[in-house]
Amino acid sequence: MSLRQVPIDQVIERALNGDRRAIGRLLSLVERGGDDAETIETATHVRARDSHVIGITGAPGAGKSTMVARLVAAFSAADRRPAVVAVDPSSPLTGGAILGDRVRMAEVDTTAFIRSVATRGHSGGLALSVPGSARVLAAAGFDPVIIETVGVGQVEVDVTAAADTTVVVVTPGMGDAVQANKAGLLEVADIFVVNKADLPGASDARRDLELMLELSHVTGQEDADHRPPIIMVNSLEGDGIDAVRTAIAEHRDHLVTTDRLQERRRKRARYEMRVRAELAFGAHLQRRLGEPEFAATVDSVAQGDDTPAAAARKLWQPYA
Ligand SMILES: Nc1nc2c(ncn2[C@@H]2O[C@H](COP(=O)(O)OP(=O)(O)OP(=O)(O)O)[C@@H](O)[C@H]2O)c(=O)[nH]1
Ligand SMILES: [Mg+2]
Repeated sequence: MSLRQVPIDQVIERALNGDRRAIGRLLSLVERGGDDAETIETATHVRARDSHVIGITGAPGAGKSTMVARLVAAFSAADRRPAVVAVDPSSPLTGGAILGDRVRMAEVDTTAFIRSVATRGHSGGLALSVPGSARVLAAAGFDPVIIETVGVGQVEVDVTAAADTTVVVVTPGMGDAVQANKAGLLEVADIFVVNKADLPGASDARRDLELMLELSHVTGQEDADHRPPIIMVNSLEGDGIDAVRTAIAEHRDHLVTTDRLQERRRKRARYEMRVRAELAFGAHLQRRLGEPEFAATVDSVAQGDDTPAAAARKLWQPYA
């Protein structure tokens, strides 16, 4: 029987008991958003709090997926039950090939759960659905939950920053570390990986990062007690993967012993609250703009009698 015909409460119960098809169904509903997504959130939020959420971000093609596949294997070998939410914005060609590998790996290793979401057409919903998907996987007993995103846009950076531990992946050459800095990834990094360390220029990339970290220590980093380690990795061979896994565990210990875990969770709470409020408020304003009350204001802006800024103020000021 298709899970579409099963009442949502039962699908949730099955998912929480580890039924993989039910988990997949919940993830689809979370991605779609709406009432079912909220029902799922209610059932999973508290149960999700013990899992370690890891964000992995970096430029397109940095080797994030290849590294994540290795990390999944490493966590599984250490008796953990990892899950992955991969936000795959890249061309389906390269993405598909890697994805195919990962899916096969997931089938072999039945402890892991891997979910890919397409960015296209999800611009608003992505910011909501990714934390929601992570919550479903955590509530179903997966730990850690790894979120892979390309760190280019604000949403992607925000999603990653909502993790407990954020790993920023850079590669040798072309000033990748400098680009990561520009994208705002330096402040959110708890761990740096120089991936493709087999390629020329890896030590330059490391030096760039070290220099930028020195500077950011002067200007002040988010977590002053934690200096992000820089780990050299070759994901094709698996070199350095265990060091990444260890650094992730050490960062988690640091969060717990310094009480910063709660700080991270508050940050995530603020992020999710803001995203939801923005979406709801945006929809509300859109409706208001269509109401007769605003027709005259709209006309006066269109005719040049009023400025957009002044008219916009009329729209939002009642809520300020
Ligand atoms: N030489 C070398 N190549 C690597 C390494 N890791 C990944 N690659 C290659 O880099 C390419 C991109 O790898 P992906 O894992 O798809 O990179 P990604 O960061 O997930 O890419 P997007 O999801 O498209 O942003 C592939 O051809 C990989 O085989 C590495 O450590 N060394
Ligand atoms: Mg990828």
